Amino acid sequence: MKGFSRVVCDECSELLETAKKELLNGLARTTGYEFALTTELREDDAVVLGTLSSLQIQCVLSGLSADHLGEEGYAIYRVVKEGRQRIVLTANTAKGCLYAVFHFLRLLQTGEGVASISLMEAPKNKLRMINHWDNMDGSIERGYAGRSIFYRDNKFFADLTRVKDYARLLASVGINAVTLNNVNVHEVETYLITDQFLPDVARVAAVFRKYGIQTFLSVNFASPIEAGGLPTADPDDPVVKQWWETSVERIYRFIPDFGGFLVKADSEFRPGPFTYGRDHADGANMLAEALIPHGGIVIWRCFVYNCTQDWRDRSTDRARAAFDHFTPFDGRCHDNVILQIKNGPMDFQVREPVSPLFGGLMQTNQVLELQITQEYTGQQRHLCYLVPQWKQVLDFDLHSTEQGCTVAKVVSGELHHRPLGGVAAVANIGDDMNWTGHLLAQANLYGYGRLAWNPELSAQSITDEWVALTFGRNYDVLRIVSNMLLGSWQIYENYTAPLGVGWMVNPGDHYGPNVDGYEYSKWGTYHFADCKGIGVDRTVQTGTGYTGQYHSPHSELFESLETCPEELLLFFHHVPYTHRLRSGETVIQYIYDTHFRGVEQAMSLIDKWKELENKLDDSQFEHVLERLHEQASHAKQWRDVINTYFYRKSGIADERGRVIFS
Ligand code: GCV
Repeated sequence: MKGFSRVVCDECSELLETAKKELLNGLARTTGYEFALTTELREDDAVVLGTLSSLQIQCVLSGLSADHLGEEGYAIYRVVKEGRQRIVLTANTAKGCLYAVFHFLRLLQTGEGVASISLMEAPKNKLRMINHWDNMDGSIERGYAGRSIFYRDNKFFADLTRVKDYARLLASVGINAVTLNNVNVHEVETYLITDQFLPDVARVAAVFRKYGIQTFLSVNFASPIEAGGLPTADPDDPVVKQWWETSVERIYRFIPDFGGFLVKADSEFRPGPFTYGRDHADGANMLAEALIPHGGIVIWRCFVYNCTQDWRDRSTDRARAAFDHFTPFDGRCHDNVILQIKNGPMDFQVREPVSPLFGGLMQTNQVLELQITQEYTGQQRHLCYLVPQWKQVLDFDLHSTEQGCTVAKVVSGELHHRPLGGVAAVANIGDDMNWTGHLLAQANLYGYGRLAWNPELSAQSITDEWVALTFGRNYDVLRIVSNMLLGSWQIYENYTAPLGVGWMVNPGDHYGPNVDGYEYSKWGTYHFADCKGIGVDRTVQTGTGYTGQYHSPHSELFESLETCPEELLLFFHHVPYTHRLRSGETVIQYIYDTHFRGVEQAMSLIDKWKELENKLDDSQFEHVLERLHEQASHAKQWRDVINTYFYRKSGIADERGRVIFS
């Protein structure tokens, strides 16, 4: 940025004010000197910011064809005219300008040259959302980084400074929507849509709005009863419909750009339309109709299964549930309804196949739901970087119509020409000073935002970006931290639940090894480990028929023991412990050895990190080191609990896990 000392912007709007502030602040921090802000170009080099209708932008750049930039895209160009350099940050809208600013600052901070910069970008996903599972008492369901930044003791914070910092952080990676409360809407949160809390919701929404982020709320399907005093919440009852219409009107009086509702219904004991003999499409459409006049949308979750099924009934399968429930409604939901589908058919396990529901809906808007908070993946005590997992999901070819039908193309709406779509993820932040508990867990939030914007980015490039932005551009730091992050998912899988088995966790908190511990194990299909074998037979031939929910060739590949990807073997098949993997190793031997390997790998993370001593800020270095020690010692616990269990259960391995016969 040699020679530059001025920012020029001749427009004013709430979002452009934010963009200007961020640009000036970011330039000062990266260059070390203050830039002047003027409304007109002068005879010097300048960064010119504004929409395409700005006069100053038109002076520098004319004839730019910007149709495909849409409402959120932007262009960044360097133009040299009459011996003067101008870096132009422009877009159709002020929001696009804000994203241009953040992109430009990222380039400066990662040390990428801007000398010949020329780029245009637009997000692939319309909705790029974060879901908070925050409760108003200040707790966060599955939160591992302190308490809520929004609430304490059933009240909103008066001081929203932290929320503002958070809004900046989210906008800098392109997030444009946020839900403020847990999808499990408890008593008090039911009143968020009433006069009691709407003034506070509006205050928070105003903070997010300045950063181009729309506010949504999770709602309780039984609100008409609990908050409205009606005798029913039947979606077909005119009085119920009227109650929702009035409630929605009230919300929009407080928050004119309110995004809409997120709904968990008839799931894990939450109320829903089933009580009234109605289905999910009836429930979603009723809310959608109330929102249509205001431009709002309904995001309806597909995490619906029978958690009290009898475990002896091996034909009922939780993995089948979302597909079985929702494919019959394809085409029945209004255009302002989006179905939100978890990445896998179960629940954010360390390894699951991609949910077949993405391939089963052609005429319905869809959103992919990911979990940034590490419920089953180490709870931010363990390093488990999930971007490689998410990439696999987004790149998965569903083969629904032809080749190249990736999850990314389905959820963006591109494949089936849907009006709405995108990505949502459960937040991993809290009021801890570093936001995410484990410092390196910040990379998951960053990576999520970057992928939501552009699912085609590679895991490596996102990772390198985050490391450079966080720790600077030292080559050793970049190499070591990137490698640690990129290898960490596999390491975590190795010492916890290899071969796609999943679920071997403590009940309630889901942390720590416990083979039969998961609270719903007594009711459902989880791993079926007995003295003869392990895994769930989900084949069409002999099992639950789940493999039949995929399009060919996946249905056949998963169905056959010969072709099923081994990392998912026990997800799809029940096999004897002596079943031989393609390497020739038995399953029991593999489980045993992989747990040992995982522990060694977890320990080697400590050595790698120690190479960075004196290359990082001391407190950051010590904090991560402490977490890595905890991870290694907990990995040993996983190894010993799991290996001992299977040694006893199978009765065919010696104390070192070696198979005694064969
Ligand atoms: C918010 C899992 C989690 C629950 C979560 C639920 C959901 O079951 O353990 O804490 O509830 O998923 O996604 O609704």
